[in-house]
Amino acid sequence: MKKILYLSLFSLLLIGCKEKNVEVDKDYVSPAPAFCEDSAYQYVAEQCAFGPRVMNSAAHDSCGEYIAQKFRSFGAVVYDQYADSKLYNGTPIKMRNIIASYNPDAPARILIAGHWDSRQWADNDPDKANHNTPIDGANDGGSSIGVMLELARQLQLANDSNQVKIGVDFICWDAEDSGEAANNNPNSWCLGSQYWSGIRHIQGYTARYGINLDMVGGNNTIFYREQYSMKYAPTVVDKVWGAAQRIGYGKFFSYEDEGGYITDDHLQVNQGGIPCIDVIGSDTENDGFPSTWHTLDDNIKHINKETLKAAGQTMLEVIWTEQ
Ligand code: AHN
Ligand code: ZN
Repeated sequence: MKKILYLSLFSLLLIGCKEKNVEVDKDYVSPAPAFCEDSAYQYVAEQCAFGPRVMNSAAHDSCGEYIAQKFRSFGAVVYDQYADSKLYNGTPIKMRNIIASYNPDAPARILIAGHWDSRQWADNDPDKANHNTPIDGANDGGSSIGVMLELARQLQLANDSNQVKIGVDFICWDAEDSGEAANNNPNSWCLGSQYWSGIRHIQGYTARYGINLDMVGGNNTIFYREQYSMKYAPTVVDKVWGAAQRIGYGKFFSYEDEGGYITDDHLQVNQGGIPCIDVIGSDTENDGFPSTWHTLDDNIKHINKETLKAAGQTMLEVIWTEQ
């Protein structure tokens, strides 16, 4: 009797603590391959080498080709979504969303996304003289694509052994980062995903859920549970944060209540009827966004391979354990 009481008290305690100190099962053997952070880093560096990928620029267009070509070389079926749009200041822009699909005929699919454009104004730079200078966007933009390309490479390597049966779609959004920083103008951001949420790359396309990656390669990075994600896709948050704890990346995927509401591409995916979360880096040294955010310091020198690894390995874990 006493034993049963103790046991149930103990399990109550465990349930109570479920959200915080999640126990890591040391014997857990993941079915996923090892994410190579050196490769992801290289893909970030290669994007940056084109110069800032700002809308309507030659660097932007060349890098778009690089991304599409890279996914193709990793065996993906690549779709392009070209569209015209306008920035909040009236400038017409030519957008290109790039979608790379694995197992294109599988009915059960998951979507992993991130933006590939970079911001043309370093308007958070400590030096005001730089506020109109374009940024490399190594972390803000480049890191998401770098991680997705390495996930794609791993999917290709696993293809022969048929390890992953579900469909996986990588969506590289364009024109995320040309929004109006002042004046709380949420619709001025995420123009590529806004377009896609209305008109899919394939008519009737849907997915079980989506995971948007944003700033997944910075120093001192921690991922808090973002609040729109908690509102629209709490089970996906649980799945991803749970996967991270399971493989030992709980230090990066925090259960502390620090996540705010962030206007990002995941909102548009939710708007389009697919539950989607945002895995977005915060800075443990800086309150809120990474210290390099929208500054000229958002360059390859401030990319952290351990952060790329934590985000990428967690994504592989999610993909490889999805039934
Ligand atoms: C806003 O600043 C309104 N949203 C942040 C979305 C973003 C910009 N992510 C990266 N750059
Ligand atoms: Zn940005």
